[in-house]
Amino acid sequence: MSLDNSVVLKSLHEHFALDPKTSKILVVGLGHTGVSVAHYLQKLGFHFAITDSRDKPPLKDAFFEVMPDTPIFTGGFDESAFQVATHLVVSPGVSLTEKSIIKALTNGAKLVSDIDLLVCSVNAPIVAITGSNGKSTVTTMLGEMAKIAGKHVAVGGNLGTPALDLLDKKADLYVLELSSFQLERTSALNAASATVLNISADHLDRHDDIASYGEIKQRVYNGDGVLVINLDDPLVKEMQETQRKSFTFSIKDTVADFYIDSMQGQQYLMHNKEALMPLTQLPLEGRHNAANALAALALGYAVGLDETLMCNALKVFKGLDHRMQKVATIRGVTWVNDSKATNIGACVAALDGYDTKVVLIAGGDAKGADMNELTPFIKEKTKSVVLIGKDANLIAQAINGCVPVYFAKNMEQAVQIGAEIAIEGDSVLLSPACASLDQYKNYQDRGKQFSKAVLRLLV
Ligand code: UMA
Ligand code: ADP
Repeated sequence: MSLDNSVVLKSLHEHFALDPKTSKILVVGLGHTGVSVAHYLQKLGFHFAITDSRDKPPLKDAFFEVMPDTPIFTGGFDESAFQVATHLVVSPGVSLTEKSIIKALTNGAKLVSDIDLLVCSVNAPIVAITGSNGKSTVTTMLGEMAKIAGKHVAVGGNLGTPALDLLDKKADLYVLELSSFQLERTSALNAASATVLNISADHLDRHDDIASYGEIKQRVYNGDGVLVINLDDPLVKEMQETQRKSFTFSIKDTVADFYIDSMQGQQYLMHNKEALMPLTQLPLEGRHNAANALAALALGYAVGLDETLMCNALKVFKGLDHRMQKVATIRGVTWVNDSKATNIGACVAALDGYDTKVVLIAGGDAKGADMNELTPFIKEKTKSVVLIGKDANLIAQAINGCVPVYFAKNMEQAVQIGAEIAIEGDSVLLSPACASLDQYKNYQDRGKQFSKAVLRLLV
């Protein structure tokens, strides 16, 4: 922990009236967040209980072994636990529209998030990154930049390590990926620099509409830090506040602070008329990754990182698994794993990166999105589409015969169909535009099953 316990307790009291003597905290959700919150609260001497609506939350047994005395209520949300709670720390996977939560908050309980608790526990600057797509890529990029610049940087949040497990006395910079679910329940954030990378339809099964989803994302800018604004996204552009310091970025317009421009036939990443590095030296495919690089440069610059060192990090950044990751070229067909494309915006960005038409494998849980938005891109950029998962029919209806459609009951079959349709020189792209949970453990599992099925084509 960066601050001494006494300072942390003072800050928690000021922000949330939290007091180890009088507060009764209910941790809602026994997932990775819930476990990290429990450890944190125990260290500070708070009274707390945990509830999870699942009968057997996967982490329960392991948790019970370390904290056998903590009251745990599972198999539904226990009303009595909510009634006595003065504070709720609700995990991101639990909707704030749950009846018990609404009732407790109406009766005066305070809502606190794990991100709030982290904010009250550190004195190092926080960089906060949200958006519909590119969060993990930009968060990791910036983490690598900070490391090369000699910082003790802690990187996590929605990506990887839960925020409270990042607490470390040595950390002099925190880089946090934040989801809309985390931002929705956070009120104390005051990031030194922050960005909403982009806004496209996602998680509309949990948020009312794209406007309220955007408003929640905008909370990343709360406080008085530097705003990093994507001028290419109309919804994000509107979030710029004239009275606040901001850096803009754009891959289309050279009026931005960080942008792309051509000089002597070569494209460069630029900052205020200064060429930072040639775009060809960025090892990642796709125009969207140039936008991600500019965003990371702007965020890092805002917290004082050296631009030359940040560019050195970009030059060796290999990207993350399951994002536009080449699996193999087999009999002249290139197979690409973009399993992390869990919404339409990511799939569109993937298709946009191709000059020729691809065979697309898509489908899964559409999370309430309007699949008709995908149709023009499918028409322009695909030869045919192989559909998997729960919402395959929904996508087929949206495609409405503009390209041939095939249905597969699992990934093995989808890859086999892809192999039959594709001819030498083609790419087969898994970029599902949907979440994976209807058929797979997570997007990593879906990506691995794709890669395995592709590699089986070799035997
Ligand atoms: N659940 C219940 N009942 C409960 C508690 C949870 O049914 O009482 C279910 C949730 O609906 C969900 C699952 O259990 O399906 C896990 O929920 P959780 O909030 O306990 O999850 P954690 O293990 O704490 O992980 C969360 C984030 N998960 C979600 O937002 C769903 C993780 O992001 C994040 O890495 C972790 O905190 C640490 O910060 C994952 C994610 O999918 C990767 N995020 C979404 C995304 O990226 O699109 C937002
Ligand atoms: P997130 O953490 O927001 O889900 P990732 O970096 O994991 O973002 O990328 C998720 C998906 O979005 C991948 O399919 C990736 O290729 C695509 N993607 C990455 N950056 C962008 C961007 N700036 N705009 C659109 N799509 C993007």
